[in-house]
Amino acid sequence: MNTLTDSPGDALWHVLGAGAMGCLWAARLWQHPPREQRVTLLLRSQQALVDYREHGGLALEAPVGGAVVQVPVAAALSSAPGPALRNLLVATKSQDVAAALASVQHRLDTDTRIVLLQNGVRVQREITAQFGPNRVWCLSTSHGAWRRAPWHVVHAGAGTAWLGQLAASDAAQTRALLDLLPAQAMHIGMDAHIATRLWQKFAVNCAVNSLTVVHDCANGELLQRPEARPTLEALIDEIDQLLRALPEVPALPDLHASVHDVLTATAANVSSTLQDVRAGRPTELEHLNGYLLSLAEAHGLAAPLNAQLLQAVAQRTGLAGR
Ligand code: KPL
Repeated sequence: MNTLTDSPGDALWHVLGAGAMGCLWAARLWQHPPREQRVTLLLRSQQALVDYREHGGLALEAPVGGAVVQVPVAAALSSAPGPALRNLLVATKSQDVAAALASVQHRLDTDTRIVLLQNGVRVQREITAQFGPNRVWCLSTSHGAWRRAPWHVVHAGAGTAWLGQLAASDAAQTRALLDLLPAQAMHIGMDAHIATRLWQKFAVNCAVNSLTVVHDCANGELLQRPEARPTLEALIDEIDQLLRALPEVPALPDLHASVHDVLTATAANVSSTLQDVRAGRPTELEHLNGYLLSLAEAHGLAAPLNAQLLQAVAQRTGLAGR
């Protein structure tokens, strides 16, 4: 039997999004016992499917020069017909979530559990509102991944992940879902206050990601470079004040300390946004500083530094600003 072929109805998990994160999670889900035929990677095009099968599945490289293992996750076209999906992990970039979910619309029913893996909080709020608070979970993760070659993913930084619901708090349901996830391998815990965690990460990403593009530097250099540091601190102040003024945002831990901790812990990392810019891919900034700016405008609040940064990134990448 071709183990890379989806056997409809069998898969416990389907993964949408075949970037580094999607491949990493698909591989880790496949490794979670009991294995095989329980995870299917949903691909957008026939060409990608052929290419994937020719490669013979995923190659997963463990952190810190670790071994490479072959992981024969099944794959199928997202548009193909099939029974209702049981558990769907959405691992696309934020800006692609709506289209990705639309591509599997015909396989979603009221029992399908949707797990979102994106940065930010906008998609999580929108999809929770669209599908209902009991059907959507958020995974907030600090795991790092990048692709060494097509279908070869490196699990770059072993981090943690937190699972919770944005607008519901059914601990038993979340526990049941956690049992189906590779909790040990991916250090996943349950978080009854996932909203706070998502907003905090959103705030950190707003302070870090666009600035690394403007200065074209690794995360830690934002603390070291004299031309970057004052903007970083002023930006943190602006984000902090905005988030305190927005009624939908819960109380967050000290933002200066959070940003400094992340920059120190990930000093050598190239932010996901700078990686996107260097690879000529669209960035998630509309879901980070862009979303913050929209929320500020909706509440009549000024956000001049965030606006300037978006402009500066747009100039750098040659894309239209807002
Ligand atoms: O989440 C990140 C990202 O790059 O998107 C940070 C925290 C900035 C680490 O690189």
